[in-house]
Amino acid sequence: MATVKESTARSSRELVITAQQHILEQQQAHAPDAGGTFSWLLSGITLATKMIEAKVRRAGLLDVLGSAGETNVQGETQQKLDIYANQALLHCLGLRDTVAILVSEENEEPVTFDRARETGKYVIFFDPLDGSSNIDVNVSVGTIFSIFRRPPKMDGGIEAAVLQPGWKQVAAGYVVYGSSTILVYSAGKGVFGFTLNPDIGAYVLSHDNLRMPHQGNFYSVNEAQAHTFPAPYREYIGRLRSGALGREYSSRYVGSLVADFHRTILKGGVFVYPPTRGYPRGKLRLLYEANPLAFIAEQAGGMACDGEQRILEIQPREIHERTPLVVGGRAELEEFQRCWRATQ
Ligand code: P6P
Repeated sequence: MATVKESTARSSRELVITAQQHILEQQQAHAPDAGGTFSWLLSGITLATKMIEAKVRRAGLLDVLGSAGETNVQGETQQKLDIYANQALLHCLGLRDTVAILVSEENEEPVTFDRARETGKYVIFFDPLDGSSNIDVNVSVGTIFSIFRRPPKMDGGIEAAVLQPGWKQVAAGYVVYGSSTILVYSAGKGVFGFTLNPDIGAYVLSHDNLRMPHQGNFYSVNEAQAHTFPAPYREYIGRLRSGALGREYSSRYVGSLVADFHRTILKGGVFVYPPTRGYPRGKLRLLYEANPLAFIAEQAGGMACDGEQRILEIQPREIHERTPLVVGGRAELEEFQRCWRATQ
């Protein structure tokens, strides 16, 4: 016979599982020796995203719309919210003494912290506010993050710590600031989604053990560039359009990576950013966009490649390098691989 305390605890747990609770339970189950450092680290990310969300929600009311007049390392005009989001993540994560190195889309060089080897265990990459050019027109934007362990010896210095292939990630996630604010993350044991409940200021479990549909009905690509795509991509898009995969596809393209990826992981289908005339190596960045999304896609049963290889097997050469990205359900990715082989 359960005591009142136990039954209350059980009923409240059935009602609300917060991201912090879930991460701790995941950690106790899969990495008991982590001693809570990992969940403390993730709490820095969730705190920063709540600060960002508060600004994004009120973008039209605060003096945060529009550009800051600066350009970032990519030569892209920085939006005021880009700068705020970057500062929020640098601040919240910099306070976690388990962080050794931070790499941000907005910073040319890695930010390092002078921490003892046994304390500073993690290297974190992030795109603080992806799709920020869409803020002024009220389109969803997102934060993307990727977490690695710092190599034990660090004999290769900073470079060896930041230029690790994606399969070495220990966790990755994103937050999509859309009609609701949703955190999706994986620590290597499945994918979980949490919706921010503004009434209690907590991320609450809303998508338990997310799985990418084997095949969907949407393909997502900027068709205005289609005439500049390499042959395998032109062939592939043509086959999706012609019903060659046994069903009619619709085109959906928000132009905000996190929004397009979030739809793809929930509804299935494929997102494609190929090499184009403007971006011969693709526009998206490997370390803080493609790698984390590829990790999550694979954890949900999907696939992600750069054309010729698995995204997670790419050996990075520099921290802001770009990559083509094809990510989605197994049916769509296997068809892409057929088109790739047929046109080589
Ligand atoms: P295009 C936003 O600027 C972004 O980096 C991604 O969020 C998005 O997927 C992509 O660029 C859109 O690029 O060339 O289609 O406008």
